[in-house]
Amino acid sequence: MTRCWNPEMECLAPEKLRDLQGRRLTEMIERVCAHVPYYAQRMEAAGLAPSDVRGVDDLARLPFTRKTDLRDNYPFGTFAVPLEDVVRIHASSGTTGKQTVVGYTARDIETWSEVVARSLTNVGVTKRDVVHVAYGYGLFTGGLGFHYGAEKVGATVVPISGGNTSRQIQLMVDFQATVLCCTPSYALHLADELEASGVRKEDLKLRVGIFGAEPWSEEMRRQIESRLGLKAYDVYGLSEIIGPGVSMDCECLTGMHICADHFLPEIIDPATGAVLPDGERGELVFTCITKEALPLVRYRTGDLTVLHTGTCACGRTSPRMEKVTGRSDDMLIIRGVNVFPSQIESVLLSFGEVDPHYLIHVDRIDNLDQMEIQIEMTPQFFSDEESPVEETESRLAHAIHDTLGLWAMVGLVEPKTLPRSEGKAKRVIDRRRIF
Ligand code: DLL
Repeated sequence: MTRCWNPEMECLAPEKLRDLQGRRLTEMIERVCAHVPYYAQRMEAAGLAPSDVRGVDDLARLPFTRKTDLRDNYPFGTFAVPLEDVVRIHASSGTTGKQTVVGYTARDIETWSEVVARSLTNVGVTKRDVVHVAYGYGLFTGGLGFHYGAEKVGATVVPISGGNTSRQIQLMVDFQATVLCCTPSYALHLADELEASGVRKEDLKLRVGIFGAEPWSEEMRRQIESRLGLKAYDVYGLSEIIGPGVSMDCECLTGMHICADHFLPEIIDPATGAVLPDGERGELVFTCITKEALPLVRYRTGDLTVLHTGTCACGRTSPRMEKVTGRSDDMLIIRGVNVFPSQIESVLLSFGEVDPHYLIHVDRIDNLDQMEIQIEMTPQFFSDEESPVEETESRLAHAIHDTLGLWAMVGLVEPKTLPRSEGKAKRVIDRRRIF
């Protein structure tokens, strides 16, 4: 018998799952059309009445929702319940003013804890474990998402959040943590610090690592496992859908099991929007069929992957997704923060001392992401010997930090020295070797 948190849902026969999804979808469409003017208008524009949606087969007729739709309805315009029923707000990092804001009712928090509890159980975490949660706590969904899920399993939670690596190592040793939850790049950074500080991996009791929030490779999995002495598993999620726990590896490593009784997955061709069959790579799309506060219809994640169906050796029947291998847009994930080059551009261009020619370099040094931005000075600023170059670089770096919450090295360069492109400008050089 496989160890499931909720065997009834996780091992449901495919036809029964489809029935359940259909019923939940129909009810959800009724609800969003009644309570979210944005969806009522989109459905009307598509010539659809809520009653036209009778089951999963009708999904492909529904309009997509994009991140920009949430931003256009900032902050609460896509919520399907009054604010008094919302008990928690999170937001996805990386934008000023218009963050992507997500809300949860008490039942949504319950659903979220349930899916994270399933994720933890997938890889053998139980109430006997000590779970060290080094994902950030706050508006980011990583910390609190794992916190509630691990508490639901009954494990002992250490809510350390991110940063202060030497203290993290000390507490992992002192509290005998058995499970580590953080980004995969931070896991490698922890391994570097561990080796530098002389603490042996045998002094740690870690046996399971749950790593996600950014892309990572099988090679990174092997490195993390050997350097930290644990089994490393991938966990996927996004704030808009619920946070971590949308899908998660099991011990068989045949792909991440999607909690498809809550999040209905599709793979589409990012260029045409056409639905692709299982086994083909494309953009992942989710419809939240049980969420109360923010039930999104066909939300385009931007993440590229492949879906597989069929019963896994672990006994679960849920659809599985392969590791995410890229994005259909230009979003970067730097130290776990979602960054669009356009956000950096708008900060840079608010400074009169520079011209709109810039290049963003992203590297991974000592397993930590580093960002360096080169930008051309205007000819006037460059030719004036009195121009305060260093002070301007520092002001630019602070403005970027205010916007993204990330520090970048900013270097002003001479006019007309950055490469020009004849076609689409190449703004980003990402030298991290993740795949
Ligand atoms: O990163 C939620 C999360 C927290 C997932 C902790 C896992 C662990 P956002 O900040 O909204 O939410 O960023 C979502 O991160 O669309 C993907 O591009 C990327 N992402 C998340 N998990 C993975 C993963 C959280 N396992 C965006 N592999 C998503 C690759 C991932 N990319």
